[in-house]
Amino acid sequence: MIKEYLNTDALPYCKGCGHDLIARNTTKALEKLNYDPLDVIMVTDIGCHGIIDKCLNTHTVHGLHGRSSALGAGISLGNENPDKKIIVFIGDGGTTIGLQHIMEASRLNINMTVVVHNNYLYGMTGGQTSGLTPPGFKTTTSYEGNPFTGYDICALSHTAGAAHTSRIMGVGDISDKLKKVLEVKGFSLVEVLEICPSYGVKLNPKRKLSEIVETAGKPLGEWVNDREQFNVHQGSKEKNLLEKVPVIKKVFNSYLKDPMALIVSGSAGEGVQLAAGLISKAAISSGLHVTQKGSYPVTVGVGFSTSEINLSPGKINFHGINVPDVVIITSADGLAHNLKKIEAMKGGKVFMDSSLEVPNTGAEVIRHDFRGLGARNASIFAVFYFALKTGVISTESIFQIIEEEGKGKKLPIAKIKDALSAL
Ligand SMILES: Cc1ncc(C[n+]2csc(CCOP(=O)(O)OP(=O)(O)O)c2C)c(N)n1
Ligand code: SF4
Ligand SMILES: [Mg+2]
Repeated sequence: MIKEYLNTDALPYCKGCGHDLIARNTTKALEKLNYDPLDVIMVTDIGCHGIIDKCLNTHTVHGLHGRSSALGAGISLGNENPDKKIIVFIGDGGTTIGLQHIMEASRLNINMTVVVHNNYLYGMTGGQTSGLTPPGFKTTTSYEGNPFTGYDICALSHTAGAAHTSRIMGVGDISDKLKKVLEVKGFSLVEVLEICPSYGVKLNPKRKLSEIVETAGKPLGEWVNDREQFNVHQGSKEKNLLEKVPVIKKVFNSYLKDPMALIVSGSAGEGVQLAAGLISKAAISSGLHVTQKGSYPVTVGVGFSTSEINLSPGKINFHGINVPDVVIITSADGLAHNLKKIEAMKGGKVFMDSSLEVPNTGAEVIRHDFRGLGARNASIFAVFYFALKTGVISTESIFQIIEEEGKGKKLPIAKIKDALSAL
């Protein structure tokens, strides 16, 4: 037996609001389709229609204004269970604000249903004109009547490629019409025309919905594109990108007892990110938890390149670094980029190339000629130096990762070993 969709009979709208009819008929249509409430993911937008969330026994996600169709599309793309139904509730205001999201979901024919609650105005914020308000309709921002024509959302969505669009009046029992829309495989959009008693009726007295719909010039009806629904694996053999991520086994040990915030920084094109990646992977192979975040200017090969690494024997809940414990600096670009952080250090260690000016810091500064093996190898050599001097991870663990990743031929391994043994 299907469980109740609504947990209350008192829906939170003003008396006579068309949203009430849409909510009740949507749940009725879902019941007719035998969906269990927990097989329905209802994505709502900002606006009066969106306050239905708390009354529903389905899954609910409340999006930012206009973005609910993008959220719904993401949920649909991530969903592999064909028994789940993704529905987006959005107003005419949200449709205006997030038009491109609806167009994209239509173009790709993403499997979900968008229910546009078109009450011709921004209800929740006091009755302003939206992009779907018809000409002549009075709102709190157009007391003389809207001078513009509204978007034809059905035509736009249909032309973009939606499997099914339809425009219906929000009167009487519309559950069969909604059922038809909800059954579509692929992208379906239904624009339900209604009126907001609190603003629409007050500002347009004596006007009936049927007359407003007629003068709006957008016909009722349905429009179909015979298309396959979007399949996230189309054209790709990859099932899951995460499957590509290598599993690093623990083979070494680390004596790190407390979390360590480490920054490796130098110049772009000088192997900073490679070095930071090696140290991170070597740390994982030594049983540590690691986060690594690279940062460099968009202009490739110019300016600084920096990597923030957190090493910890326990779980890491925050990947940012306010004040580092250890900093490795191999060039003037790296020093300039991290100067404030280094100056804020009250302890810890700074390993820096001997060509650089020592900054004002409470950290112990250890200088060495990292660039002696060539600018391109400065960061690689510096992380080996760090490993040797601190013992946080072993140099063997870094050599092992280099070998496993087949990077040995590109790096001056013999020179690094010689330089390390001379220390
Ligand atoms: C990006 C953004 N812009 C504006 C707002 C303010 N805002 C909240 S509700 C609303 C009107 C909603 O109108 P509509 O989408 O038509 O839904 P209705 O209230 O009519 O059901 C607006 C403009 C917001 N929350 N976010
Ligand atoms: S303000 Fe208008 S749209 Fe909002 S709940 Fe009231 S009648 Fe409905
Ligand atoms: Mg509205």
